[in-house]
Amino acid sequence: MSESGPANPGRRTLLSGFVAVAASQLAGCGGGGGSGGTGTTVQTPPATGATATDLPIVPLVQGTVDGSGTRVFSLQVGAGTTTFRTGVATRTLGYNGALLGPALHLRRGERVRIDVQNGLTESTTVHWHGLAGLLLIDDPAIGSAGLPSSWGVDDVALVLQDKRFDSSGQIDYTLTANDLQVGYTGDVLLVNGAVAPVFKAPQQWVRLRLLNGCNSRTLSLRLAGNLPLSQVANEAGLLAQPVVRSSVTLVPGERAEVLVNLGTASLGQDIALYASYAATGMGMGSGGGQGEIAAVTIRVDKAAQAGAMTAVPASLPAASAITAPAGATARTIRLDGGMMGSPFTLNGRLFDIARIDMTVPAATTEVWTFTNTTMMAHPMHVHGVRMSILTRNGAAPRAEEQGLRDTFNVDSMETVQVAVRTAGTPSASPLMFHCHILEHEDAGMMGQFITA
Ligand SMILES: [Cu+2]
Repeated sequence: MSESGPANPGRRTLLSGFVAVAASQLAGCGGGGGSGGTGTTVQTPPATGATATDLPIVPLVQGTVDGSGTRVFSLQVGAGTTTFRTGVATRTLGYNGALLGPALHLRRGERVRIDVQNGLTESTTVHWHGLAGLLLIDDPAIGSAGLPSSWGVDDVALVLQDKRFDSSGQIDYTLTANDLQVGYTGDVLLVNGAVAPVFKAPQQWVRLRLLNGCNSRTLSLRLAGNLPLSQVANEAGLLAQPVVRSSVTLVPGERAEVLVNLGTASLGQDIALYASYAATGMGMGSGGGQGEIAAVTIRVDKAAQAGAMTAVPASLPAASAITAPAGATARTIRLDGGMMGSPFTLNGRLFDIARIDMTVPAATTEVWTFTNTTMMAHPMHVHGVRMSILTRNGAAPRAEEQGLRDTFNVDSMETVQVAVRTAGTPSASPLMFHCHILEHEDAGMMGQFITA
């Protein structure tokens, strides 16, 4: 299979994800017994003995540029094993390796071809958003912003995923009735596929590119001592001004980039990045529990690099937010269902691949209103458009919610109004809009539209 097309023209996506639809296999083939159940709490580490592992650095790959100027990547989907705890080989899947995948470095506006070779014994597809690999879309404005950009040194991606392990150390994706309703939650938090790893960092400002790759958990991230996190980007691009925050909350599929000042830390100092988590469930104590753990330890172990960034820029070359013209076509997407164990739906309907839910003019901006009538939050995601949040419950979006978006939370009983800009060229290839909780999406909380 190969896919080609422009690299999200007009977008300044700093960090996206892709994942095989076989995400359930990624999360473990089989598992058998079902050690799962409700009331899981995240623990770390899953077992004993091991000294802390270094943070695995997601490989940044450039591909090759062919004679026509197309950047070409190849992805091999394969099975292997990964050691999460000493002496236990856990069966995993990955792209170009046994677990997760590389970060594909794309330049804005260029044509890209990705050749995918399936080494599995079953069919798979690559789903161009999600949980397992990364897309970095760069442009000259981002490059000139002066942000830390030595990959794996002062610029590091952190993919956070919770998994459940069975008694033999295999990843358990046995879904309970509760998982089906509120989403799968694991009891171990992995960062780039490692349990509580150590990121050895220079004594300077560093850039953390954060992805919530959990199936259903919402994560709030903060540094020990509540050191400030200067958020400079969300999943679809830079913010116009950095937003200084004491914690960053990410729903499944959501990304953020933060700058952290390690220049005032001492050499050898450890600074934990804590993940606090709550049930994404119905509340009232079902499905999840809550707490806080050290997801990754940042160890300041070397002097600043030559030319390191010395201060956060006061403003950033953000792409313009999408605004809706007067009289823009309005659509409502009601998040509903989920009563008495029934699946969640959109406008009362489950996904049907034979049904096109909406036909939207190309090169047009519309206002879509997402209204959540259910008892739980749903992170909503729309493919193939540019979006900005106009209002949340009638009020202006928070500073960190501004700019371009592709995944945003719609909390229980909330209404979020979004300006949606479609691509310039009509296409009969359906685009999806869906809840990013994997089990909700799999159960049909998804629709599709075409542009005309
Ligand atoms: Cu949902």
